Amino acid sequence: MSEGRLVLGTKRYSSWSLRGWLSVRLAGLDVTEEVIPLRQTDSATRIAALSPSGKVPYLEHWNVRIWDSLAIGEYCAEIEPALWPTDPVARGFARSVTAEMHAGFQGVRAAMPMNLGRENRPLAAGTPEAAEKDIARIDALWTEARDCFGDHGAYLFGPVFTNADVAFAPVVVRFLSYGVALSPKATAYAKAVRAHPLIEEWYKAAAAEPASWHVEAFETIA
Ligand SMILES: N[C@@H](CCC(=O)N[C@@H](CS)C(=O)NCC(=O)O)C(=O)O
Repeated sequence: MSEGRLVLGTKRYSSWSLRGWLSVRLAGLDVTEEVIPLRQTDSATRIAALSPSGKVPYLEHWNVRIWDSLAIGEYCAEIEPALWPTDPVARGFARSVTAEMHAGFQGVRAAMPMNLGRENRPLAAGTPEAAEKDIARIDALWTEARDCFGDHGAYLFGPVFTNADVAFAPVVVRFLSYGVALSPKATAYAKAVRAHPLIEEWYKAAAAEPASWHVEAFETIA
């Protein structure tokens, strides 16, 4: 029997949904997935009927309701503590970079909307300065996490894919879509995230979505 439901937006575009879904899957919650296509005439009404914030992801697990990807990540970590590193110093770093991602990097978000249908194609007009600044900061913090905590594994904090990797997974996807050049260490990290079976599963599900869900504004970015 399903333990509840996880409501998501179009997998091709919804970076916040990808985060919520990853935490839920990594914690092993047995919930039914519902995808509401974004930017359709009834999207806002359909999401608002369920999610108090009018946003996805939205999780119902038993009698618990959660409507923010980071809150979902924290809830999932109560069930699967490995979603945060065990060492307090690493955990402090992991929580900080996750919060930094959740609250920031508007330059990358604005210039490079997630689109899983776009493959290694840089922005025709070049990368805006605000996005370049974000990319440099993200590359630096991935490198620092890998150098300080990443021993014995390919992810930010080693062998376990934590909520920090969850937070940056959609960023990896963007960097791959927009052909962003990274340092060798950040490139290796991005490759490891892309190769994770759950990321592969999400790409496959996105590719199976109907073409009628495609949004012109995202598809026509040069
Ligand atoms: N801070 C929220 C942001 C969620 C968010 O902005 N979700 C977008 C989709 S990626 C959304 O639901 N947009 C509503 C719409 O497009 O109608 C979170 O972390 O979950």
